[in-house]
Amino acid sequence: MSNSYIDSVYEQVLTRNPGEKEFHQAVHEVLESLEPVVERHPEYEEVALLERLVEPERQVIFRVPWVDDHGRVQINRAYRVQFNSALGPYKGGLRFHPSVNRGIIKFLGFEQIFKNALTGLGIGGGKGGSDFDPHGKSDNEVMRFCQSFMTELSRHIGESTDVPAGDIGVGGREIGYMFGQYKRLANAYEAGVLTGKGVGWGGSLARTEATGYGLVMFTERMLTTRQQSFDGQRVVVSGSGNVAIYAIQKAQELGATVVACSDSAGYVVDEDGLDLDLIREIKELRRGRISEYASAKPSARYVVGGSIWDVPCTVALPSATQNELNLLDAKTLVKNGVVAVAEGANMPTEPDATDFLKENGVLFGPGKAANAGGVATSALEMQQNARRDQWTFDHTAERLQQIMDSIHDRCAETADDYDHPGDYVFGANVAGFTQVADAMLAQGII
Ligand code: NDP
Ligand code: 2IT
Repeated sequence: MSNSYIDSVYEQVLTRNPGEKEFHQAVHEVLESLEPVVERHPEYEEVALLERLVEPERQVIFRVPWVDDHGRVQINRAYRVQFNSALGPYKGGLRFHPSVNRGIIKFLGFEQIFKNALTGLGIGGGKGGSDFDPHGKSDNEVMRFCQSFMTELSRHIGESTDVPAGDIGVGGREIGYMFGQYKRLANAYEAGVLTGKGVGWGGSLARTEATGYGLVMFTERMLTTRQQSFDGQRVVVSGSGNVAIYAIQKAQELGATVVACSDSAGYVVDEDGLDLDLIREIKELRRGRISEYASAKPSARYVVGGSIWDVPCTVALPSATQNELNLLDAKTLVKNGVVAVAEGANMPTEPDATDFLKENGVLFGPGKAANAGGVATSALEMQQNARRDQWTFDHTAERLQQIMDSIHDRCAETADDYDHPGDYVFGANVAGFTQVADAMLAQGII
């Protein structure tokens, strides 16, 4: 980076947050875009705006003790990072995965600030989670963990303070257990304290589908700028969780053939097009492994040890986890004629892979724009909760479509304004940042 103010802020981030490599990566990626912005706005440096932006407002780390089905005491570590509240209450998911550490939660919380700004719905940025691994645990074990986790977390959240939701390893089951415990501790039915609730008790219709649907809506709008659409595209989606499943569904609805998806053990390829009912039965009903798909379907093959990005496609939607698409993968995708790559996951594409895709004219939708449909619909759930109302599926999905279109257009217009046409990474970073920065300026040194 060639701006001395930005350089010094990044150096401070490295020094003050040793070992947090994902956090460094996420900060670097945003700061890299901000050079022309801080040059246009010298007032930001005068109030140490970037220095404040990269330091979370509050970080909570706590112990979660629970008892497993064999009567043994288990201990996990949990986090809630309340990163920035310039635009509204902290908002962002909870991740339960053995890889979770402070650096991962901070990278996710940092990304969330700009993503949430782009939704235009008045939500600040935060993230949390634990190194608890729900795989292979019984429902009772998951419940006891969630109750213990919420016993501490409840002191730090509230519908106007901080509103968690799901992320990897946290879906409807976990939100249910956590809400039950919160309600008991608060002695109040404060529906808006968590989003992603069941639709019968305060949840929004279309929240389950929202991230995957929104990802495809955003990608469709990018394709439109090149007079293309999903119709007839050959699509590969990594992951087979919440985001992946509904991205597959929406892409199929728009006429694409989705030929591959994965989990952490391997990937399946089905040249006939993936059978979504079967995937949902395996993943949503049985909490099984994606290898079971290939056992059930003669047209499919299961691959262990390779990269899913070796499967030729014209649209790639990485929707599993961070840094799952590297430079080699990007080269393979380009060689195979990829037209668009859009991030369903947070930061799935390594920085040199992103650069390579952009340099080769691939439409690239960064996660903080392309996967914002989930948190946007969470904000719609908060609106419904505040009015004790429930909207129809169609109304909610229509709002989601408008929001995704507007995020796309805002990113594109901002990129144009700074003479970076077609650069959605730049557009998302700058549009999100500017909104947060102006709110921080107005609110004084806090
Ligand atoms: P789920 O837990 O529902 O699914 C995660 C999927 O990714 C599973 O197939 C899982 O496989 C795979 N996966 C997880 N970790 C790894 C890993 N380390 N290596 C390889 N595969 C892995 O999570 P979501 O679908 O909700 O989340 C997926 C991504 O989307 C995450 O990056 C999340 O931050 C992001 N996201 C989620 C939103 C939401 O609303 N849920 C909103 C915006 C972004 P396995 O079962 O084998 O672990
Ligand atoms: O990364 C994300 O945006 C999410 N996991 C969803 C957050 C939310 O509050 O719905």
